[in-house]
Amino acid sequence: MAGMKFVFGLLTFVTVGMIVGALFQLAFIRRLEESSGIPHWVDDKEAVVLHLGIVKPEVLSWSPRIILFRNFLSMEECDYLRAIARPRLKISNVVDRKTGKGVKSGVRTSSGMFLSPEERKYPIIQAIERRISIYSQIPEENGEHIQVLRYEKNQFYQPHYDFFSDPFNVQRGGQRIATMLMYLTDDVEGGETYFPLAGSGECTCGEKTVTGLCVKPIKGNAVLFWNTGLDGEGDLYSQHGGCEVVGGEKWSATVWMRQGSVTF
Ligand code: PD2
Ligand code: ZN
Repeated sequence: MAGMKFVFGLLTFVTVGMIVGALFQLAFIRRLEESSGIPHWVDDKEAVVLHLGIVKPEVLSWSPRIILFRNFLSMEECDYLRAIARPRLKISNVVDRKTGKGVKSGVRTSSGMFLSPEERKYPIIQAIERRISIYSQIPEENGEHIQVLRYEKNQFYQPHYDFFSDPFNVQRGGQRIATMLMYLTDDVEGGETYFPLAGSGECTCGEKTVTGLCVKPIKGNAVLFWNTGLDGEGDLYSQHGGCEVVGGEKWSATVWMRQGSVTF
């Protein structure tokens, strides 16, 4: 009888000990979570718009300045941009140096379209534009409309500069100082964004091995690069292109950002 009591007492002691230990562990994990700050953001609308805790910035190069943002857009945002763009795609233009007007050119073989002022008022577009402005530290009103681009097999955008070399386009809004390039599809071979003057590493551009830096078009990721240096002048190292698509379709979205407010 005494033996039974002893065993029962021991079992009760061990069980209560395990429960108390588990409660301590739970409290510890909760405190760890709270100290990381994430639970405080759950009901914070701005944190949701900015994808805080989801987006991961990584500096790829300081000269030229290139930052990769992993998980910048959600999968739904990528699909939404493609869906509204698809019916209105037209052959892409480049800026003519002499006239400042958009002209067709073999330099760029994609199709594209710009979102309309009306579409800029949609909450999903406003959230994307706000995120772009916060991560780039450039006011929303300095951003041109989002441009959605589609590259089919064998299409490309030859290396070029995004800053203007004509005197006409800078008159409204000033120079294009930075570009945010967002990738909207995954199922693509090739189609890397290529910076020939960013370092001396080797990378794959389309089917070629090249020198410089290549960024793979991964759905939801975005790359921010600066077309002007810290002195405000066009940065000759910022030259970049879209490599040939070898398989599948590449969709991307570009926002060119100006020195001043731009209203189209
Ligand atoms: O879509 C691209 O990969 C790309 C590459 C280079 C877009 C641009 N430039 C651009 O829109 O300026
Ligand atoms: Zn460009």
